[in-house]
Amino acid sequence: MTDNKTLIATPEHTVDGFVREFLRELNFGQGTDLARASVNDKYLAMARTVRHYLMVRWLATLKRQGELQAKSVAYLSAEFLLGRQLDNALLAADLDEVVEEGLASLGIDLAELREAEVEPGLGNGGLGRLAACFIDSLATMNVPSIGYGIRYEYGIFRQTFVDGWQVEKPDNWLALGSPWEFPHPESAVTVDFGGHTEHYEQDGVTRSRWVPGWSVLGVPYNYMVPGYENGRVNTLRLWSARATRAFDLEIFNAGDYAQAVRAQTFAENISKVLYPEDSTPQGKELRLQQQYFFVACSLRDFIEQVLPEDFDLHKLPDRIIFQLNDTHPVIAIPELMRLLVDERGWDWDEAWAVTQKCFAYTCHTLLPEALEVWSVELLGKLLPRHLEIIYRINEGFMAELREAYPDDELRVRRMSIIAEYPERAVRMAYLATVAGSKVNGVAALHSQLLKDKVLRDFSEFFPDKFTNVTNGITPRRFVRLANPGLSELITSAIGDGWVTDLDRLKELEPLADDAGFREAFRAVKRANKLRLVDVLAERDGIRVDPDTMLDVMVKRLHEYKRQTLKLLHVVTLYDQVKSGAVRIEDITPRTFAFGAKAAPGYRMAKQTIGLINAVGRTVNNDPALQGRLTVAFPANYNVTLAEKLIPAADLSEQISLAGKEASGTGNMKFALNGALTIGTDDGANVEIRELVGDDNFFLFGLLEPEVAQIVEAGYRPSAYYEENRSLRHALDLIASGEFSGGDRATFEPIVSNLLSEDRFLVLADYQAYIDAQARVDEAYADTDAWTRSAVLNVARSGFFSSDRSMRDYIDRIWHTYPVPPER
Ligand code: B1H
Repeated sequence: MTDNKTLIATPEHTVDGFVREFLRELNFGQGTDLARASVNDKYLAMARTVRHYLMVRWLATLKRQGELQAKSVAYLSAEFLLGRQLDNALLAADLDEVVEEGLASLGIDLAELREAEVEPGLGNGGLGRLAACFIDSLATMNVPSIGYGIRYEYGIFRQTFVDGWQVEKPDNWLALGSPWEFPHPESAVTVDFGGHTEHYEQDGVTRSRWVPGWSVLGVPYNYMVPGYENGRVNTLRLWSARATRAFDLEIFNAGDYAQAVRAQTFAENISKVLYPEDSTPQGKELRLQQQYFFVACSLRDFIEQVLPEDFDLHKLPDRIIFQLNDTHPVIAIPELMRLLVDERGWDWDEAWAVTQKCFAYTCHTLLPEALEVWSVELLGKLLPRHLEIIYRINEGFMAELREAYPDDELRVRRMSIIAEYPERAVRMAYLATVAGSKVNGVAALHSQLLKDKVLRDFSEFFPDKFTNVTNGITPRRFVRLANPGLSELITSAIGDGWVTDLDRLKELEPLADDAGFREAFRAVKRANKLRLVDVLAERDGIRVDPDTMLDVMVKRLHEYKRQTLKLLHVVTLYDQVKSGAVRIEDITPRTFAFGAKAAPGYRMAKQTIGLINAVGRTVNNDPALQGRLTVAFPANYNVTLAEKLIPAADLSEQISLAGKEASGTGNMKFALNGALTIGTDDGANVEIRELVGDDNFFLFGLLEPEVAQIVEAGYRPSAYYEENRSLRHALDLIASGEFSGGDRATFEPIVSNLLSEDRFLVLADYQAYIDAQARVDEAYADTDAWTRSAVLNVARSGFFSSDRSMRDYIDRIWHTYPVPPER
């Protein structure tokens, strides 16, 4: 593979070769022998051994990247929700069988080592997981690329339940060692903050410089991103904050030891913890520090480390496109301007022309409260020079607008990057739109609504800037690894090409009509359910009956996603049985599985978690239901649990209010694992339904324009309550204290919110949802027809591979090319 004499060859790809390498790691790396080794010792040795098998590929990839100087993608993201690494690395290196056998020969169970891995939870939900899927696809597709982000010392909190209420625990994911990372403290870069700016004359022009008040170091930690069996390993570079020496020394010399140590803590706080707000960013100073910290490190790294020393930055757009994953890295735009104008002495216009070509922006939301703004006061204090640069960008932009719309000052003001109310603040989405070469939404409907609503003025002014790239998921992790049974079945039918060419799942279509195939498909689903039953018993002490329909709603807890609507369905069924309106024998046995974390400060979301658990407790313990209805709410839903839950699901709940969920990606994972969707016409559900067909999707609820109309006309939720008996019963039951030991106060805020405000039209969609669930029951009763639909869901969902998303980004936004490795 390499002619370089200074490279150690890849260990032999044999059982003996692996065993030797593993024992070497155990002895020399962990300092223990097999007899004394703990499970963690064995896991760490195992992980490092697997790394060895990828190392030559990684070094070769880096070398080739340096030689070719091809245009690269830098994916800038505050979150990478990677999930466990071991299995993915084994798959990429085609090592799973060798390892299983090798470990068995030593009396070690691979499954036990797998369980020892703590997943890096460096993301909140869909946005962070998307970044992880994208870098997997980029590696698998041989696209020169690098991921840049933050190495949070604490990832997304661990959720526990105490009396049914969410209690957060710190996610100390690094505590037992982190075998997948390669720290490079010697390559640390300095990042400045605070201070003031100065203006001076040079050759007759006024120039600016930033005199920072303090600084920290960014230490890069590299992670391998292996392509699937293709010899390529890309890099994910996450930054960790350290105190600078100068900072330390100064204080040390002043003799204040304690103060010096405190200073260190202050600096290191920057990468300490992931902010757990999904979709509603809080304007916290530390968060802005995080954002600037990682993009400043990343830009400097790319320009000074990745590019050759004598590189002419005028050609920067030929070498790089920085993809901005939402607004979190948008401060990179003024940072590049600063590097070019202040540090390299370029003219403003020259720098602006280059900068505009180097960035593209992905928007992930439609909720107005989710659009990030930073107060001018905070920005001016933390990044005074960047604020000046943003003002200057805005001046230029306003001038352009005034020329285009001389008689429409209102529009010009509306489009200002600087908001004036409720306080003077920088609208990061506007800045990204003005400066970026492209702006994309993450599903067809979302991109359309961005153009028509959220960024309408901008799409009129920059009609060619706007485009769509529908999200995708990596088939390696979410089908091949998470669902080995289905993978084998698919491969036995159509060969294994689908793993990197998911459109080939289409070849399964005729098999939907093959009784033998359907039976095999059902057997896989059942085996997956049995596997889940074991996981939930072991992990959470939850009992699930594998002979029930598994109805799953897993995603962050948010009002717009409408977990309460799902809950109203459960309560309605409970009420129907308890009131004698329906006989329990006539109810389809179902397990309602929930998984959801609430942002710690989001009161309504935390209440809803309490309510799910309270309803669950009542329903699960009521003998009248004869175990036919069960609520299963395992705590701490994460990637690892998703990999077990999704392959077992029969029904996928995607029930957000139309026009609110930008895309969703769980919806895709379920469809690809053979669950049928009950869903609204929202986000990527729209495309899923188009592809799998109306007969294989349970559509319900208001359409986006109808929602807009109702809201416009003045929505009155109480009208639905008054007119709908079963809805009234369900809400009254919750209000009565039925699920809270008779205490009416406990869930009063949820009920009164639904009755008086109901921002996300839960009550308006209630009846349609109940009716759709009846259609689900009816369809489920015909096992063969259901399986046929499930097979068609798999066969027709190949579009949702993140490989396809990457092709779309390449064609529509990046204009880069894959570079196959030397063989
Ligand atoms: C999505 C976020 C998000 N949209 C702010 N926005 C955050 C916003 O830390 N913050 O402040 C964190 C996350 N996440 C999700 O992105 C959308 O809601 C999903 O619909 C979409 O599928 C996903 C990936 O595009």
